[in-house]
Formats: sequence, structure tokens, C-alpha cells
Amino acid sequence: METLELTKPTIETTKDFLPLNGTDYLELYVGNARQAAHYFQTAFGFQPLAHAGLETGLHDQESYVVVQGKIRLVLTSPLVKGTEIGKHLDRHGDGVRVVALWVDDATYSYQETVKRGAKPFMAPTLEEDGQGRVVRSGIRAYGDTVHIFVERKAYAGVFLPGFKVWEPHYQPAPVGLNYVDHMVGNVGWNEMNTWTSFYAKVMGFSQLVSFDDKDISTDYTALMSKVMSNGNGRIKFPINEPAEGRKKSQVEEYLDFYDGPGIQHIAVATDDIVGTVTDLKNRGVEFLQVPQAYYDDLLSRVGDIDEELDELRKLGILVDRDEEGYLLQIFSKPIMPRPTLFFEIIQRKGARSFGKGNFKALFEAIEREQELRGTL
Ligand code: TYF
Ligand code: FE
Repeated sequence: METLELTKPTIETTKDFLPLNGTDYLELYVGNARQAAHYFQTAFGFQPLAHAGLETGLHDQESYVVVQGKIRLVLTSPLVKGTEIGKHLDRHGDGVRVVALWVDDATYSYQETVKRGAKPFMAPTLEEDGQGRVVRSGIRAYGDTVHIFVERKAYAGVFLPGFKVWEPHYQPAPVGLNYVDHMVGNVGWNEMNTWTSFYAKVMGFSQLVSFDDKDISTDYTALMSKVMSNGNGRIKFPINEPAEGRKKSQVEEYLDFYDGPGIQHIAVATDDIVGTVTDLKNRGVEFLQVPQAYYDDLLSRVGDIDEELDELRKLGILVDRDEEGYLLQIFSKPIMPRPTLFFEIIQRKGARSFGKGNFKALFEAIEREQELRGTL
């Protein structure tokens, strides 16, 4: 009998040219890194991890690194006048400078993205110490925001070469934050296309969903939002653009105070939003409040949920449902003097969307805050 040779399957899968393992760290430029670290420990339950400054041989800047679950925040301040950090602070106030992405090959990530049109920020650079080697490279994104690719070659050190373990005696408990779910950028008028194309063409992302001003214009606020996701879905970057409304859009207010595009909110995930938000409130974190009436028809809108309606109402947690499940979310007030950066706490129970059903109530709550600021 004749043996038949099996043909190989011919299904072609398009290769992801920029595989991302997750968010590596977020670096915020702040006026007082020491106090910001204390705030993120005290209010948000981050744990002290690493430090670099005068004691480690730096002369012009100091950083504290705090961690909770997989979330690492780097808080950096200048030590002298005239630095890039100082200029960033003067222009933007405290804000997110670096969204660092964990990759297997930082050199290749840099080459592939620059080849596709990314503006270089940092050529691939090897850093090493007794604990191993790390390669980092970077490209520019919207405004002064940059993406740094971090390749950890079995690095065993506490954070990055140059950092020392930071072990203060003050270590308040974590509040259950696990990972960065998404990070939202506000871009300028008519810049939506530029930046969604940037994430599509330069970084190989694709668009998940979009909301336009008809979905989400309230009396005042109007904005357009498109969610870009990388191939494996671990990195999700919604992009907002202001739209013309009756009064000033919240995105425009951000652009005015930040003096340009930048990160608007960092959404962090928890497995127990009721516990997490209870802790955060007890530690002084302030959240936007929706009217009690939001809860009157909530269950008829979202159906059966595991949580007690009364607890959600008491804490001001919002709920939304999509075809795959539901999600719970709540938004902090801006955490700096300028109405720019805020945090979202999110718990996903199957849903992969972003809370579209909450936009009206949420944006009306944001507008009440704008009204108090006199910026509407
Ligand atoms: O990330 C999101 O899309 C949701 C909703 O200015 C949202 O958290 C969108 C725009 C905005 C505030 C929240
Ligand atoms: Fe969000």
C-alpha cells in the first residue's frame, strides 16, 4: 500500500511583530518624589521597593519605586535646576512621563517600531550590575509621553541596575490592586487618527471599540474615544479626543491644564472592588460621586450581580454589562493640583468592555467637578 504524505496545515497566522508581555512600570515626574511615594503607600497601599538618588551616586535626580501586585510606579523628581524633569514639571505639573512595556527583545522592538515610523527616544542601551543585565530602548508617543521597552535578561535585582532596595520601617498594607488594566491618553483636536494609526501601524495594535460624541455627549461634555489593544490584549490604550459640546469638554480642560496631550487615567484591577474601595476611602482617597438615583434602576439594567446593591450604593461603585459579563468601576478625583491625572479602580467579571453604560452618569459627575473649578 502506498503511504500518503501528510501535508502541513496551510493556515497562516500573522505574526505579532511587537509581542508585549505586559506593563513593566509607569514613571511619574513629580515635584516631591519622597512625598509622592509616601502618598502612594499611605493612600493607595503600594509597597516600597527601590530607590535611586544621591546615596546611589545620582546627582541630578531621585526616584522611589513602589509596587502592588504587578503594578510598579516610579516617582521621580529633579535634585537640581534646569533638568528635563524640571521642564516637564513646569509645563505639565505632576504627570506620567513613561509607560514602560515588558518585552523579550528591546533592540528588536526599537528597530521594528522605528522602521515603521516611531520617533526614537532612547537607542537600545545595556545596563548591568552584579544582579544581571537589562536592555532598554524607547520611542515617543503623544505629547511628551514615551514608551520604554524593557528587556530583563534573567535580571535578579530589585528593579533596574542603579537602584537599591528601599526598606523603610513604614509599610502600610496593600489594598488589593493587581495589575494595570488600561491607560487612557487624551490627545488634541483632530489628532485621534494620528494616534490610533500610530498604535496600529507603528506598534501593531488593533482597534477594539469606539465611542463617538453621540454615545457620550452629555449637556456639556463631548468626546470621542477609541480603544487600541496589542495582539495578546495585555496592553489596552483608549485614546480620547475632545469634541465640540455646549461647554468645555473634560478632555479640553485636561489639554489646557496639562498643556498638551498626556495620560488621563490609569485603570488598575482588583479581585474585590468592595474591599479595595472601602480601604481606599478609609485611607483618604476621594472618588467621584454619582446621584443615588443611579442605583434605582441599576439591577434592571445590569441584571443579577454577585455584589450587594447597598454596598455598591454606599461606596459609589458603578456597574455595566456587556455580551460577555459585567464590570464594576469607580473613578478617583484628580490626584494632583491640576485637574489632569486620575485613577480608575476596575473589577472585571467577564466583561471586556470599558463601561459605556456608565458614561452619562460618570461624565455628569465630572462636569459637576468642572463646575466647582469654574472651568466649564
Ligand atoms: O477608559 C474608559 O474608556 C472608561 C471611561 O474621560 C472613560 O474608563 C472614558 C473617558 C473619560 C473617563 C472615563
Ligand atoms: Fe477607563
